Amino acid sequence: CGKPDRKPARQRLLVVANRLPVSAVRKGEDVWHLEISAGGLVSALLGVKEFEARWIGWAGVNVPDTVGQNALTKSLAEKRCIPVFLDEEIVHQYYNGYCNNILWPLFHYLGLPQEDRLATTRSFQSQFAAYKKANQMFADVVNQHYEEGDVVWCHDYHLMFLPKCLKEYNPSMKVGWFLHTPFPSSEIHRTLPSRSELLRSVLAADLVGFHTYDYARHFVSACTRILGLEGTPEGVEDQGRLTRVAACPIGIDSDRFIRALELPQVQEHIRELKERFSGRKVMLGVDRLDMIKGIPQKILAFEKFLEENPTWRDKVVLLQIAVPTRTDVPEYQKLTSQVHEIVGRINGRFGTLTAVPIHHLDRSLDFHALCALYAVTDVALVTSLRDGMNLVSYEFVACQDAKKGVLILSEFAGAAQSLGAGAILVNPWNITEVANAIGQALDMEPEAREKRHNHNFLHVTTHTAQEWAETFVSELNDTVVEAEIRTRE
Ligand code: ADQ
Repeated sequence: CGKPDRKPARQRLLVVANRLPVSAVRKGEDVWHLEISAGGLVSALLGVKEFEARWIGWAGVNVPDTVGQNALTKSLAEKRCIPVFLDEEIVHQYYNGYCNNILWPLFHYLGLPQEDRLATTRSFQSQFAAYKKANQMFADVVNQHYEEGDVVWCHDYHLMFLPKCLKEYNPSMKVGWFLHTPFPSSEIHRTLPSRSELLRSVLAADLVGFHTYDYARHFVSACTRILGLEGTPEGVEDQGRLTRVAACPIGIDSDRFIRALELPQVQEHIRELKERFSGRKVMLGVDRLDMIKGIPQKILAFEKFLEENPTWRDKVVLLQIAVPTRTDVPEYQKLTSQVHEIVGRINGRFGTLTAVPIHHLDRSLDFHALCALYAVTDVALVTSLRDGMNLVSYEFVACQDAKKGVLILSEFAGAAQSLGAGAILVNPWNITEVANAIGQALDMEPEAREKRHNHNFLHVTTHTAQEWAETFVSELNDTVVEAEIRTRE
């Protein structure tokens, strides 16, 4: 996307995402407690002030009774949120099944599930049917709340079927769709049984956005190779109708992080952490506990570094903060045990009576604690095996203007394309390379650190979440105007 040349004047924006940016906990028959929840999209859109935004999505709870649904709808309305109610079976098939078991691994190059072929085909079909049904339920709610002139912004792989459903309701609805994960090479997408139907549904949108040019290019080639459509410099054309395809990288609300560092409670956290780890360099990993984040590979690289650099053993500590997600999925449970096992082994091997080399926390940190951790870190380790963008790398840079620490960043994270010049880029699969990068980062001279940091800090503070959202919506408005002009001609 290009920079916006005009600001939409408080246009109504319907942001449609699988999850609402709040977690709902039932405290009584008609009493709900709501809490803002963590996550990439939430962090990004919290910073957008230009639109009158409303969220439409699932609240993450099963609410079978009407009393509960009405009460939750009322509470959410105060937070400009509109719920889509999904029952347990739909959630199981659509969310756990098709989204998390099929699309998520596929889009991160982990392939389709390797089950018995017939069983996969059967479950695949019912999961895809549930996926379409769930998307239709989202479309129904959007349609109920849509007003002429609204912009509808659909998010992520959960809602690839949504643009088509919305356009069937109202062909003149302005619909954008943005993918937060990578879009894989067309050779990977080609293996998906519902490959064509999903592509066609996304193409019903007016604008389709990705974090990087590579993802946009993969999408266009999937449409040309699988659907036989024509790719143009603007996007994909089908019988005279153009779907704009653009690279529109997300950012963070950098000011929010920079301002937080001045708060007394954050300063206090910083003092405590400095005291706690005095005399040691601090390395930091902050991830959702997901196989795409490369946490075992990161820890094994740290072990290799300690193995080969005995003089560093009592002078460096790795803090790995991993929020558990999808805890009911066996593969994620296996990942948790694997990470615990590796951490235990390394701490047993290199720990002393007074210190351990790795502190691993299986939980979420509050915003202020997170900012303090980012600020005291000497080296951040982001070793995703694949990652749409990775906002942790941005957040770290935003909190480092005093310390000017080093970012070690996977070349397979979208962020490598924006922060690559200021980071040490690594192939996370290559444990030796990452171990060497740790050594390089810890030994880096202050001038080199400052130069790298300044490059990244400038990027993070100028390519913000606000700019991302404004750009996307402005591009969507322009796309629709251009299409109208083309139709008239
Ligand atoms: P995620 O994979 O969730 O989302 P990521 O970019 O890694 O996104 O951001 C995670 C967010 O959660 C960050 O804001 C981070 O601060 C927060 N977080 C992570 N661990 C935490 C912890 N232990 N405690 C507190 N907060 C924590 C998807 C894609 C990404 C893409 C984003 C945005 O997978 O590639 O960058 O969307 O588009």
